[in-house]
Amino acid sequence: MKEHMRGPVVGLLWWILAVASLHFSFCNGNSNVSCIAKERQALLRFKDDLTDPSSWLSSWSSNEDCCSWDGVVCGNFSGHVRELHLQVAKGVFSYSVPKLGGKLNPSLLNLKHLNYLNLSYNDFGRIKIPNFIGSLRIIPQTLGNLTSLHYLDLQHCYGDLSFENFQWISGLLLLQHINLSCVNLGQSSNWLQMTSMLPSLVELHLHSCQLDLSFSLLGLNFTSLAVLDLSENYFNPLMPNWLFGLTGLDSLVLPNCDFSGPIPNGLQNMTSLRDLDLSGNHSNSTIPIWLYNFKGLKSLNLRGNHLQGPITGDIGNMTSIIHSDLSDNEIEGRIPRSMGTLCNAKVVDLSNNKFGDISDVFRSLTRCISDSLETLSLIGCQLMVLSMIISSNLKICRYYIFQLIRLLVHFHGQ
Ligand SMILES: *[C@@H]1O[C@H](CO)[C@@H](O)[C@H](O)[C@H]1NC(C)=O
Ligand SMILES: *[C@@H]1O[C@H](CO)[C@@H](O)[C@H](O)[C@H]1NC(C)=O
Ligand SMILES: *[C@@H]1O[C@H](CO)[C@@H](O)[C@H](O)[C@H]1NC(C)=O
Ligand SMILES: *[C@@H]1O[C@H](CO)[C@@H](O)[C@H](O)[C@H]1NC(C)=O
Ligand SMILES: *[C@@H]1O[C@H](CO)[C@@H](O)[C@H](O)[C@H]1NC(C)=O
Ligand SMILES: *[C@@H]1O[C@H](CO)[C@@H](O)[C@H](O)[C@H]1NC(C)=O
Ligand SMILES: *[C@@H]1O[C@H](CO)[C@@H](O)[C@H](O)[C@H]1NC(C)=O
Ligand SMILES: *[C@@H]1O[C@H](CO)[C@@H](O)[C@H](O)[C@H]1NC(C)=O
Ligand SMILES: *[C@@H]1O[C@H](CO)[C@@H](O)[C@H](O)[C@H]1NC(C)=O
Ligand SMILES: CC(=O)N[C@H]1CO[C@H](CO)[C@@H](O)[C@@H]1O
Repeated sequence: MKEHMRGPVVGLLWWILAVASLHFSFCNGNSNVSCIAKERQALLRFKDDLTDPSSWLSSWSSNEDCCSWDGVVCGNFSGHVRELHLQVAKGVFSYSVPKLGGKLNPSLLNLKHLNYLNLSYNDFGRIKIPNFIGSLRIIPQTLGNLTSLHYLDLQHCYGDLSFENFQWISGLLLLQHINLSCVNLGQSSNWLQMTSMLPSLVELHLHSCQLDLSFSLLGLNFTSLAVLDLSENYFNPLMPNWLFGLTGLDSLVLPNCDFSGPIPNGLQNMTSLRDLDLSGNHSNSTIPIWLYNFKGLKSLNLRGNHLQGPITGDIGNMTSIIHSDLSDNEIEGRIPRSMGTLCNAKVVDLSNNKFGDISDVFRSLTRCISDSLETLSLIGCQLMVLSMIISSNLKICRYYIFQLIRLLVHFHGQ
């Protein structure tokens, strides 16, 4: 099912759960060291500039140990404020739930030991960044001086937040994890140069940031990047060369990026990938042979392209694969017997392709793959024997169904 079709139902469910769980959405301080007076003052000034219609910050009062306030986590021994968990409880998407809003007071800069700040799903975003704190020049400095920040999460999927200049981020040398998903970066020309210079950056999540990714750039300096999520942005229509140099990645997540043409050979040096998601695009080549040689790949998602041609026997080389989704393509030919050597595979989805006769699949169901496989989906394939879905909640039946299939195949072969 497409993400957007699920939205309203899931959204409602989250909302109901969230209303019940609002009071538990903050993580309590764990310390009984009393907090640093200067930091308490800074938090109070920070609070003064926020709007808090639901009184989530009612525990933030002048006569208490700030380490015990909702959402504040201090160092166990030092008493310094280390984390601020000010996100709305996961999934409270509805505008009808009053959230934090207002301005981010620069007093935050007095929290010298802050290394985690989560403001997700709050309501700062109806106002554009310039008003968010005063002016575009100030916001970068405000965030940019938080030099011990490890974790920056401003994901903002239900509002309208934008950054134009990324210069400020270059001072955050300890940042390991950035999530600016759904923040509008469409006007930001230097996001890639700036993030690529962060020496500790491990994860970069820029889902749906209205980025046009089709520019050319060489010599990126990412040193420790492992996870790159650029889902739902635009390649126009080819994958850009700067991606191909990122050969140290573990995880490359590019679904719904609107690229077309073949899966580019430029990706073939990314042999350390464990997770590759190119689903929901217009790729119309055969599956390139080098991909079968990605021995560490655990999850491969090529769903919803126009991939053609046969799957070759080399697929048996992807021995680490756990989750493989090749559904909704135009793959033809026979299903190779070597699939039977994918002994870690839990999910194999081949549905809605153009295989001639997939009774071949039964020859591949060796004991080894049958033992690990939880879901095998062949829906919509032209199957002479039967169409089936064997799902994990049918585990008890699974053995019998595999036996039945073996018998059928045996019978068929006589
Ligand atoms: C700190 O809190 C713990 C448990 O919350 C308690 O056992 C300990 O006695 C407290 N220490 C002080 C100095 O209050
Ligand atoms: C602080 O104490 C808590 C509970 O005792 C513990 O779970 C946590 O790991 C400690 N944090 C550090 C940084 O030592
Ligand atoms: C920030 O909070 C949101 C909402 O609860 C959560 O989904 C997200 O994982 C948090 N981010 C980090 C980095 O912990
Ligand atoms: C933020 O950093 C800039 C440049 O490093 C410095 O000039 C400025 O004084 C800092 N601001 C605060 C409030 O510390
Ligand atoms: C980043 O933000 C996206 C979009 O809101 C969210 O789905 C995802 O879970 C976040 N990822 C992490 C690792 O926090
Ligand atoms: C990578 O670093 C070098 C040296 O610091 C710099 O000259 C170059 O411009 C950087 N590359 C990019 C794409 O920013
Ligand atoms: C793939 O699509 C491109 C244009 O989108 C077209 O030029 C090319 O011929 C197609 N290739 C195949 C094998 O269909
Ligand atoms: C892949 O690696 C080979 C050998 O190091 C190199 O010659 C080739 O240019 C690389 N390809 C890409 C697209 O980076
Ligand atoms: C798959 O493994 C076989 C046997 O080791 C080897 O001959 C073949 O070249 C490999 N295929 C690919 C695409 O690397
Ligand atoms: C075949 C297919 O699913 N194509 C998708 C490629 O990505 C664009 C943009 O997200 C989608 O609109 C297409 O449906």
